[in-house]
Amino acid sequence: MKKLIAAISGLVLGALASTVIFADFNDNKNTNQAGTATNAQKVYVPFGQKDEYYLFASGGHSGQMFIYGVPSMRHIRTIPVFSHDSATGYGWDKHSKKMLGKYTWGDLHHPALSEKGGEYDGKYLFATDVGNNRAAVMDLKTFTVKDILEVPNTGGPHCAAFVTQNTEYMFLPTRFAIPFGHKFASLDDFKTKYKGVMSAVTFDEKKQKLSVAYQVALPPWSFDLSDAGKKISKDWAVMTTYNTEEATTEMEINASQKDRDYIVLFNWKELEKMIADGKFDMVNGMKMLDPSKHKGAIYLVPTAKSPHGVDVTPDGTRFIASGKLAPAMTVFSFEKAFRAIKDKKFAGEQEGIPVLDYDSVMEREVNPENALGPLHTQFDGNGFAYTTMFISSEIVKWNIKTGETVDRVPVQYSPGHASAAEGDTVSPDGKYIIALNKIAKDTYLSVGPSHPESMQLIDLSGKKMEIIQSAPVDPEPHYAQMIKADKIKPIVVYDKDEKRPDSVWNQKDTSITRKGNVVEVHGVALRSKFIFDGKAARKDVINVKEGDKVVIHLTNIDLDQDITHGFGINSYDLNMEVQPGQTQTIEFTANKAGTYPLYCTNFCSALHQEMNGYLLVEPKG
Ligand code: RUQ
Ligand code: CUA
Repeated sequence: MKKLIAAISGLVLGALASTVIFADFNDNKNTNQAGTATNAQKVYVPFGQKDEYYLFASGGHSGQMFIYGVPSMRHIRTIPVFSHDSATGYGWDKHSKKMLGKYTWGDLHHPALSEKGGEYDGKYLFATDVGNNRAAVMDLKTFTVKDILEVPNTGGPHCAAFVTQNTEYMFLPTRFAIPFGHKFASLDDFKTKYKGVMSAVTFDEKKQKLSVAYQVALPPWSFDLSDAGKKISKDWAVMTTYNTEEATTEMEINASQKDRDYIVLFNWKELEKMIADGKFDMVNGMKMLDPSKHKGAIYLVPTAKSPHGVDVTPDGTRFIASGKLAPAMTVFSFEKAFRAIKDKKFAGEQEGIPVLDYDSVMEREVNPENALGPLHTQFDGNGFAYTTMFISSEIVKWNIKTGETVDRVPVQYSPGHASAAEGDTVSPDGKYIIALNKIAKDTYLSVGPSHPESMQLIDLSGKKMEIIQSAPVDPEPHYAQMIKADKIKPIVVYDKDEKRPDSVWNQKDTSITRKGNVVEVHGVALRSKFIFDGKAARKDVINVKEGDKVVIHLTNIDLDQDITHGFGINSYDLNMEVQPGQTQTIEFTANKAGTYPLYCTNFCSALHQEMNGYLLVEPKG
């Protein structure tokens, strides 16, 4: 068996390294059934009606979040999260500029909806940034980012965000081992100086702030994907790890040597207690727990080599690991794991962390015939699991209890994740699953050598899985979550009565004041003009002196649905958006003397083209 897995792993490894494999495994390209008339009906959402689900798809290295409607698969909006976005002025107004800080890009991998009792509650959406080690929270009343937190001691939190069942925590384990604080250390000291830090991040709803509760200094391995437990396993979480070889170069070969890597199984309630008992050292301002010193919360479960995804079943009884270099999914039982921990069924230790005996935790290995490259598993709530097969380009449906393959559908091509309706909750809807395909190839009109990624909507309601729609998506939908649309309650306009110190609601209350070299503007935007100083002869002009610090507060006093104004300053590289009832602030130094038109960048009325004014910067001296 070991030999067989090794042989197949070799084959899979070869396949992963070559693109030729797609041609070999994807001669099924005409099986996309999305073109039939009955399927067109299933995805048709007539005017006046809305989609049944929101899909929040990660925008990968665009740093953004894409919102789609399901089943139409129409792209509705993009929320900028970790990158600047001139469409919304994100990164220029004071609040977003402060949140983005010194960074201009991000790599957003896994969105996570907030949960209550294991159900999506439709309130918040979390995401993490592999590129610059950040976590973000979006408010789903406004679909805007409320807070961004940079997490110290972390080298690419890929395996997040997955929230615990009452949104107590999201865990951010690191993908790249680094010395604490990105300090310099020779790679010869990898074993001693490098760490794979996992962070427990909390969200304070009242303060609308994210913070790190504690960190755990794990061995210098790569942590890949994680999932939180549910119901009987609600105090636990699991994550996959690879490069337990601790390779420091040529990872493709050197990180794939061992037949087994691990699932890290940890009890976050126990970790919480240890931290409360003072079992930590302070490292760069973080409470850091060393699991080799403080035992009893973290265990290793051996699993097939180089695992990628790990997913907890909706009833919380099992976790399923998928090995990208193994042909099998492995089903583990939480109950068996709890028993093995109680009975101390350990097969030794690794870096001071107890390793559980594989057979004492494993329930079954599932090997669908010729299925290669299992990555991620989703659920329908009816006892079935759906695993994406990256290399054989398909989704395999199988019975969780028996391991039996029930159905399979080819997708175009090479799916990474899949996203099922309400898929990460304790009660998935079982209606749809979307394959998030890494390669689109010949699916859409060609746009040159680089193509979009592709999402395929699969209907799960019939006996056979059926692809009923496909939609291109910008790079790169690592993961997506699909939530019932009626759970989300967006506001229509910002509340006028909400206390905001810098808002002005009357044209006559607008003002431009100077204190030293700081010029502060309290202005309004309305169809179709700006008023910065209601008492001035030219109300839509801002006069400053070269070198002044300029602070402009702008309130959109149009309290009508969807009347958004923009505010761009020509040649000053500044732009922001002000939504109905919203007050936004922009700050800059007027370091260029001259005459600069300012204008509304968002088409708002028949006289939108007239909605402009001037910034006059008088030269020094
Ligand atoms: S990963 S294709 Cu960034 Cu979630 Cu598995
Ligand atoms: Cu306001 Cu265009």
